[in-house]
Amino acid sequence: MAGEPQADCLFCKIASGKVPATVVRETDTTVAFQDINPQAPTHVLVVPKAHYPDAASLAAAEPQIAADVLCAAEEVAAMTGIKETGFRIVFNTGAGAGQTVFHAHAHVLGGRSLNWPPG
Ligand code: DGP
Repeated sequence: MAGEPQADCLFCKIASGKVPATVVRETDTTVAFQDINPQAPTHVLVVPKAHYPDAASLAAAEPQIAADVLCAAEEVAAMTGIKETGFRIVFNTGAGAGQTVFHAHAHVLGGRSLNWPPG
């Protein structure tokens, strides 16, 4: 069924606590944890507990949970002090855009100057 946890999905396992991660925030519908390969002084991933392969499919099926992910990203930015200095929320969507884990997730990045356009 759509949104059900997938046994072979890394972020489903992190969201359920089966794989360890440094969790910084949890809500009924989302989990936020430190990225294992940080690209900025603050680099946190926010994932929905429901499994959707990317942000676009999440938004189409569960717009409220997609909004929850965005709200959680903003709260992570506030908690980590990057809200004042500027931060970026990134949803890599599809392999061609650099997505490597096919469970929807927001990257919350900040703590250094971020260039535009992104690489
Ligand atoms: P993306 O390329 O947008 O699919 O981002 C996937 C991110 O997931 C990437 O920045 C590295 C991170 N990541 C991959 N494996 C793990 C893991 O086992 N633990 C944690 N905390 N992060 C991971």
